[in-house]
Amino acid sequence: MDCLFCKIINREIPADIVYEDDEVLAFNDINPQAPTHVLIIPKQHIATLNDIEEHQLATVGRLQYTAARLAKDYGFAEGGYRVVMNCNEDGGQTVYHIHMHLMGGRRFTWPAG
Ligand code: IU
Repeated sequence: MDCLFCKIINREIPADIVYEDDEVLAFNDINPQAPTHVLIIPKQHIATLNDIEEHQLATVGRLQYTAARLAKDYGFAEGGYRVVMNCNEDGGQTVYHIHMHLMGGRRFTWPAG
């Protein structure tokens, strides 16, 4: 499958991996928007948020769970952080394998641009 993030999972493309378990992988974003900017992805290929099926809910929940655990490890859980999932073109999605952005280490504004 011609998916960049599947290639990272399969070690066909290098990435700066910070966490891995049976279901998810987390690595540093190549174009960080915060002092810490990690992408957390499921090992199953799911193209967009619209494509999640009910049997995949536990895996998707693990993305959020992993984000919170990493935020604690990085030391910004209490101070606060931002998680984002972009969906399709208007949502700003550029890689079509779902991913949760975990950003921390600075103060964020709202609304998002
Ligand atoms: P988006 O939500 O689909 O726009 O996020 C894609 C992210 O993937 C974006 O922040 C890119 O900087 C990041 N990324 C990456 O980490 N490694 C890559 O080889 C490519 C994109 I292409």
